[in-house]
Amino acid sequence: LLDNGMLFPRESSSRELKELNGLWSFRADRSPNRKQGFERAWYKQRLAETGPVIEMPVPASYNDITQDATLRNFIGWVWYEREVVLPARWLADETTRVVLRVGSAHYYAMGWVNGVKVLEHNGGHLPFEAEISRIIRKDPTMPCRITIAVNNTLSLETLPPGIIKYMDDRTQYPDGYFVQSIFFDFFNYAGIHRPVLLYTTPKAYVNDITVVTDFLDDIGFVKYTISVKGAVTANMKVSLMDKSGKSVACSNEQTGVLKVANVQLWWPYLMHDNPGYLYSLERATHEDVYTLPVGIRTVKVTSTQFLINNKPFYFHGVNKHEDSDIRGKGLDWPLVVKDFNLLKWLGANSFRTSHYPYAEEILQMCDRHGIVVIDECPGVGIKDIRSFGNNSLGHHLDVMDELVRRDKNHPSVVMWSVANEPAAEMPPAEFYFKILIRHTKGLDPTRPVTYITASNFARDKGAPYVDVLCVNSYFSWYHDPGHTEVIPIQLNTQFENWYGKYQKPIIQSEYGADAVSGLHSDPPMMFTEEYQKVVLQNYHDVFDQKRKQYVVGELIWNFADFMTAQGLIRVVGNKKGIFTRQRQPKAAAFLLKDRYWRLANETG
Ligand code: BDP
Repeated sequence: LLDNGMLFPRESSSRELKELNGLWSFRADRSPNRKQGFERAWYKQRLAETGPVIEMPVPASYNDITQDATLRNFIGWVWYEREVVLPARWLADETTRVVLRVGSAHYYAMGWVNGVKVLEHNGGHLPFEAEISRIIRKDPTMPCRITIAVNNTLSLETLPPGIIKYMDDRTQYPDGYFVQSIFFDFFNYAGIHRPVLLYTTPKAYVNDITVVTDFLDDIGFVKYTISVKGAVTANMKVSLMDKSGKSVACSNEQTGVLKVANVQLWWPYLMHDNPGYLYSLERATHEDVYTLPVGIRTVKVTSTQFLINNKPFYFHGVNKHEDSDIRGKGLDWPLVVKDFNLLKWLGANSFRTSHYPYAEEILQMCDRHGIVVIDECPGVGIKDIRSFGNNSLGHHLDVMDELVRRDKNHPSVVMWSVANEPAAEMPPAEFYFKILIRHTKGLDPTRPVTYITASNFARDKGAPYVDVLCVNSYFSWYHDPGHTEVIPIQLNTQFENWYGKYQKPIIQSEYGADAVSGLHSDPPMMFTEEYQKVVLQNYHDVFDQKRKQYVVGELIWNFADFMTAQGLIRVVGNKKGIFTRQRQPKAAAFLLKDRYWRLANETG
């Protein structure tokens, strides 16, 4: 288990923060074995001294930044570097800890400060950090040089998995030719995707906080555990403040339960006049102050319902991607805020972080706006039997450790998804999902756990272990293309089969159809806006019957068009968005908008 916390870096009276976003020096290692950077120790000097560099923005995927197709499709190590001038007081004050943090880098990353290795992390989409105080104080006259190498290669033991294929036929392929094949439907964007920053804490600091909330009548309970490192301090003070900053409960203990009179619960968007209510938990000693937003709410699942604060909650929302023009998967505030405005315009109350953890900044928005989240790990494309092996499972458990550690305190996160459409019918899937789900429940007993299935209900080996059945289907698209008239019968059968076998609530976790914006035909034909609408309407009719029974949600595939690998069934990406990649609505967006607002009124 992880012994360090991964609290979101925040400024406070005891903590400073320096963002390192902007332009970094960059070079892809194009040597035949892609290892020249290590062999020649590029991290030991300035990157520009070991070869040509270009400017690369951080955060962003590097793939779409240049005009160079070989960089877009590059597989292997790329190198980033930047020098930073540190405040003199950080260097002088021995009681200040300086931490280097990377919000995420895809996929495998290593980091050096002034040539000394400080970071190594396996996996994209999650943060990693290291204390660098001693290194930067060695020679305070030197600028602090940060080098980060990132490798996007995917193997059967990475999440998501992939395979490197070597093409040995020299009559067909150049010398040393290889390609990365993947089993998931989005472009394998790479680089430093989220902010890089330095932050300080005092020597004795708040390492982690865990809160679990509950309520009875109008009293709220915030059960908290605080881990402190560096020193044991007697004079701990924990206080909970309401929105106006008034203290509503406090304690001097490291762990305990705070009682809140006249509690204001955290409610989802459209379920309450005042959604997303957040208290703040402040932990302070004379050394360190850290403030954590806290939403008080409960989550429960019965055989037919998903309950938030003991009220039935119906997910009417979307699946998303972190994806946009030019920046790829890089965190981009204008895009994030635009997407929230679109979600609210739609009347969506929820989304799934398909198919990997999104930036924590996005979850914070969800907390504040009351958007409910199914938090998915990068377990997408587990299709090859070798991906069910012990090393893969071990890594998957580690990823869940890191995901739960990062996201456990977000009230918006109501369920963990450990995978998307794995080959759940294969024999090893039974053991794999039993262990994985049990492990996740052990990490967080307060939230239901699921994975998203597209398997046959009778042969799915992991379904017995999930709390909520999340089912994807593409009737009249991948099955019976062009025949929307089969949707009602096939969808009814789908629901009755799954519920009949398991008596668990069901979310339609994906459904949809590609529509190329601006393509029209009536009668509707595949790939037109009209066809996408008809598919949705047919699904909705069945949802309306079943949601009175045990269907607890519907999430459209997808919120917006997104980039994929090139292939025969993708025309410059996946076009199942109800918005284009540039976030303009297709006809289906208006249909969903009417529906979601109606559902909000009906389901409360
Ligand atoms: C589903 C996958 C999703 C794809 C979608 C599609 O879960 O990642 O993008 O199909 O093909 O099976 O559009």
